[in-house]
Amino acid sequence: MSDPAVKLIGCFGSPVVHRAEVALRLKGVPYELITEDLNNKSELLLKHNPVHQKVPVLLHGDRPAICESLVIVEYVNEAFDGPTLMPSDPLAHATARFWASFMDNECGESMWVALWTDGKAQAAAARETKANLTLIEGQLPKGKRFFGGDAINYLDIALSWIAHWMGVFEEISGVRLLTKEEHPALCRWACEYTADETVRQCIPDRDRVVAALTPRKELYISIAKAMVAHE
Ligand SMILES: N[C@@H](CCC(=O)N[C@@H](CS)C(=O)NCC(=O)O)C(=O)O
Repeated sequence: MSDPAVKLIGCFGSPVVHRAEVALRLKGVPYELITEDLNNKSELLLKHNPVHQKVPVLLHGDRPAICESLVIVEYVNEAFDGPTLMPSDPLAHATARFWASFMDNECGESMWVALWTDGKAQAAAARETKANLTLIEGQLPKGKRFFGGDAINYLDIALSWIAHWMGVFEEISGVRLLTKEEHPALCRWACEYTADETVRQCIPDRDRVVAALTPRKELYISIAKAMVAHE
């Protein structure tokens, strides 16, 4: 029996939408990308993600919608045939989920403050970010191209923000956090990830992402300031 139609509600230039798209493509699942205007959210998005009202949202036939990028990646891995995206060993599985959560929480927060604030808060966050990147780099298996070993898997997908979007945000903010001198293995991985044939099919053009996100700079700064105020 063929799978029911898969639709992905997304938007241009989003790292979290990329996670869902690359998972679908690695599995070889055909899907329709419905591009949302986040300034004018559709009824479809509000209906299917009433809790957060954010993309990505995966629609698989007439099943209830699946929200949250990493939840979508896990769902896609389990619901469809094709190469596995998760380590089968329970410890490796749990470890990959730990580092993905670290990326989205501690690491993501320190990066955001390092990119969009200034003064002491910025300097402390930049130090923390670099230390966090060192921890993440330490998860790369020696002699392997990807966090998943010889092939891209869940953790590579979770960390794709570092591979492509980090450079975009560095360019917009003028702050440099990831360098070959300090994180050579992570930079090598980023090149491998973005050069991968399947990734290239769904990674948005860098210059277009810079152009699309630059007008949001003031918003990013205000979000980072609020984060520092709540610390
Ligand atoms: N934790 C969520 C984050 C989703 C998210 O922040 N999506 C952004 C696009 S990059 C969005 O829809 N923003 C619209 C809004 O905040 O109103 C995930 O991983 O899916």
